[in-house]
Amino acid sequence: MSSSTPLVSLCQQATFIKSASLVTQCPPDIGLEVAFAGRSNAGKSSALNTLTHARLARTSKTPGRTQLINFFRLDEERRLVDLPGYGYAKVPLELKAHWQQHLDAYLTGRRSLAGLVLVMDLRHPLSDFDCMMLEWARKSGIPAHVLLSKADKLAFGAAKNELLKVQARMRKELRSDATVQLFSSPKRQGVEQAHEVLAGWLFPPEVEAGQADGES
Ligand SMILES: Nc1nc2c(ncn2[C@@H]2O[C@H](COP(=O)(O)OP(=O)(O)OP(=O)(O)O)[C@@H](O)[C@H]2O)c(=O)[nH]1
Ligand SMILES: [Mg+2]
Repeated sequence: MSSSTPLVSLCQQATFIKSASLVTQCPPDIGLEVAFAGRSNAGKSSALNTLTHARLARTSKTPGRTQLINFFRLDEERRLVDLPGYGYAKVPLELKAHWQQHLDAYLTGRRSLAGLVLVMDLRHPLSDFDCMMLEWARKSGIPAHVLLSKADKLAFGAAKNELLKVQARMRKELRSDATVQLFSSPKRQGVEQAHEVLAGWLFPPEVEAGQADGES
């Protein structure tokens, strides 16, 4: 049995909890959650759907679709979170400032945040904002994992080259120890690898050991 098996079955039963436009509207800050962040249109909602089951999160051809923080329940103590995309130029400035503010408030204030999945279009990786997010994760001690999405848009060899380039830049220029992988929603490429990462964050060994102690 793979270490991500319990997570995979929870993912298949994931349900929508609520959308929050302010941090005060988020569900109670208990247990563990993993947030999906990234540029608008990078494929965050699609990745969430591919890792759970189809049509959980709303996807769109129009960038800026996810404007609220959307929470999905895996079980009583575990959640996945679809964050609003950043960097979409056509959004009015006022709205941008609002998102920025509540994204910041979420990222800095959320105690249950166990890990950050940063989704980047493989063809446009490491935008300034992506780099800021990696730096924020590094400084805050929040583990991060990069999904290089839309891998199906490049031939296998070219995609692999991009992966290596991004990995090298992250280590050398950004001093980030985040992990990186290729991902494609329509091809379901990289699903198992991503599940392993989520399982590691949402089923940390310490918590299980703690529970076992409590039972004895
Ligand atoms: N070919 C391909 N298209 C993808 C993939 N992932 C997402 N897309 C497409 O990219 C567009 C944007 O996807 P979304 O998942 O809505 O992107 P998002 O990051 O949630 O966007 P916002 O909510 O605007 O921040 C949609 O047309 C998707 O069908 C992928 O892996 N491969
Ligand atoms: Mg979205």
